[in-house]
Amino acid sequence: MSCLPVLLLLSWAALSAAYPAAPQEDLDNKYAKMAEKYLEKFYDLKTTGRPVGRNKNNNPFVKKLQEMQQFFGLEVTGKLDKKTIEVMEKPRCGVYDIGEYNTVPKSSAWQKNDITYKIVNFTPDMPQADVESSIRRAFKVWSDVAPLTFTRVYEGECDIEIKFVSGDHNDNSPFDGPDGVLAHAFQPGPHIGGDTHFDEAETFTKNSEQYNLFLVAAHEFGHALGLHHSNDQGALMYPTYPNTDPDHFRLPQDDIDAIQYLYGKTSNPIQPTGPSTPSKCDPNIAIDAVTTLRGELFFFVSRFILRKHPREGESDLLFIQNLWPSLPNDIDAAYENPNTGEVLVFKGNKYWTLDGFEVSQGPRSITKLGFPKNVKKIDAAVHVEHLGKTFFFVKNKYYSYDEDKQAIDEGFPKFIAKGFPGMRPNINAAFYYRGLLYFFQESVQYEYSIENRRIQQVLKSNSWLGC
Ligand code: 0DY
Ligand code: CA
Ligand code: ZN
Ligand code: ZN
Repeated sequence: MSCLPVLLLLSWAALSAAYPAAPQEDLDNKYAKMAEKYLEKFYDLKTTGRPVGRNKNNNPFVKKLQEMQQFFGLEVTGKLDKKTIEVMEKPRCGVYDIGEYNTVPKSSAWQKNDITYKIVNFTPDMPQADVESSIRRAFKVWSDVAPLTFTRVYEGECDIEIKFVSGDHNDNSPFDGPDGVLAHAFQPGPHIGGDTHFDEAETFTKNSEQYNLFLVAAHEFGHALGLHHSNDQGALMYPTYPNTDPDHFRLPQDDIDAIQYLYGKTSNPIQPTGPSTPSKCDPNIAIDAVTTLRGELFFFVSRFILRKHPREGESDLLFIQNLWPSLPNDIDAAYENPNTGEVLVFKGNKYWTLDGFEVSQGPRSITKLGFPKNVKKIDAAVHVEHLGKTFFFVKNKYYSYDEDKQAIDEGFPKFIAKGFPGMRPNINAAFYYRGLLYFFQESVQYEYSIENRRIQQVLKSNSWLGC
């Protein structure tokens, strides 16, 4: 039996346990359900609770099925034909026992904590020492958060064999040339289990150019330790290569939870934690800044943006780095000036000017806007169109900035309590929409009427996010 990289293989044993022998007429249905589960698990198919459709175009099930068929080199029929079912039924590589159903089976972990690895060959893309340090650092990502050790061996048997290869390399999973598949790894087990192959057709780097070897290796070693892909967009085990700065990488909480599920916690009295991906349905979502941008709302949350049209649709989650690579994470404040069409983004005593999806200026010092040197950080900023003013909130005070005169108005700063009766100091974020101001503070949102100088409504922080 041939072995394929684990992440796309399913334990048929587990599935057949869930669907015991069925009468012939039910078989079709059973296969459809099996396929649906398979595609949910490995192709991020979102089931809607509707029955599985098998022939309609544009049907997400059919699309995912086609993707799967393409991947396995089957005829792309979009139908659950015999060949496709056969592939789905294939036992996973290195099956040596049967896992529990519906959870990541713990049996897919190494049954030991001290793992050995061997670097069989090197890529000419980087100095050998850089390959070695990237690999070492990638293992450390995991050994920092779980009771695991990784020891390099130079000859003989080992658990994780690391190779750079291209095209067909005799494991039934040929590489595909530049881009696409960058690497693959086999889940824990004897022989090829744990082995990790990098596509030599890629250019690997030790900097932020594509593809950073440390990042790819850290992801692959997750598989080599028994992890599957995650659907948490912020996770290291998310299926696609991230646009993150490899030098400041921190293992996300989702991956920490996954590896600790398999191997337990570290012996460290203080357990490591990592960044979590914001959920629009979290009532305590910590919004750093909000701005409108050409009719849409942009909520900045740690290294993410939740983007939403105020009246329609779902919000989508994006990395700040993907939209504006030169912006930092953890923004303090942002506002849109509809007259210029620009958005200003603030962090510390610096600001950046965005022209649509380009960073047109910055970072520049906020003293350029007229702020005194002792202002180290802006809490929130909002432009009120009909006044032509931008309000900047700093602790318990606010500044009024005249966009025409490009200067802070005389007599400012003033107390927030005076200018915005009912509002307390330390505002997190603010935006203006259809004549009203929306302030975010702690886990609530205040709808404030400028005209009536009062809070009209207290809302949930995530009321705009279509949760
Ligand atoms: N290997 O683990 C993979 O997930 C393969 C695809 C699989 C079907 C064999 C792969 O190389 N995926 C690409 C990837 O970058 C997908 C891509 O965006 N080009 N995977 C590695 C990776 C590295 C770092 C993913 C993350 C982080 N999240
Ligand atoms: Ca490739
Ligand atoms: Zn391979
Ligand atoms: Zn992967």
